[in-house]
Amino acid sequence: MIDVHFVPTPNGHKVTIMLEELRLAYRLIPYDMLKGDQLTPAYRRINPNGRLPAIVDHEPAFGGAPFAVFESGAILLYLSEKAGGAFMPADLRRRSLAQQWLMWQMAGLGPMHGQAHHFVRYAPEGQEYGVARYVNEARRLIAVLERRLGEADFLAEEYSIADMAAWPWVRATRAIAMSLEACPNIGRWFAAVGERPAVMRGTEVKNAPNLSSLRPRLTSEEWSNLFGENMLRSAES
Ligand SMILES: N[C@@H](CCC(=O)N[C@@H](CS)C(=O)NCC(=O)O)C(=O)O
Repeated sequence: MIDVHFVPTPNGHKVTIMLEELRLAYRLIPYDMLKGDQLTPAYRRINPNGRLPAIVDHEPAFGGAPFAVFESGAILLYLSEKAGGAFMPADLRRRSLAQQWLMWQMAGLGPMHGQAHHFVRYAPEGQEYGVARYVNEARRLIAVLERRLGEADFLAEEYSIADMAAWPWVRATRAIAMSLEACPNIGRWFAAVGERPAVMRGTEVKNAPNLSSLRPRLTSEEWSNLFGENMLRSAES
């Protein structure tokens, strides 16, 4: 059994998609980020970075105590290896491609789109510089993805964990009102991945976030838990 410390965000959905693809038994442990569920010392023992998601594998292949894994990309790699290399190409060339696009997602698409979400949806009005900086970068990364998917059906030519990592972030572009109409290659890939039963199960059941609310209103306590003093106090204590 695998525990998934979970929020229904793109990073959370990467993990539930992979677990559904592998048909591994898992238990969702939902967190309310606004309430600050993730800020406890107990959670930091599972994820030293204090962010979501994380998993705890109660039956690691190497035996011994339950094993915790944090960072969604590392979780995808761990689950792939646990399942004998599933959803990682067998040949070295394609495997390297999958690793490259996974790193690109983890270091580029995820963090930059995350900042775009922050500035478009959560930052106080009047932050034009931050909005322009991150929306431009988010658009640049979408252009990179569009070009890549014009060369190959999937990021590593065959469906892999790299697609599972990127797909939920592309899905979330709705929340920042980014149009993908001029991206036919992304459109084809997005539909092909989204039609996979495991992707549907991994994203539907788990309280998909309400993407219709472009600017959620946070109380000062919720703001502090996500972006302010409470968050800092938890990390520094
Ligand atoms: N690089 C990390 C990012 C994790 C991350 O930022 N998670 C967000 C939710 S998607 C989070 O925990 N936010 C709560 C907080 O900032 O306290 C990963 O891919 O796992």
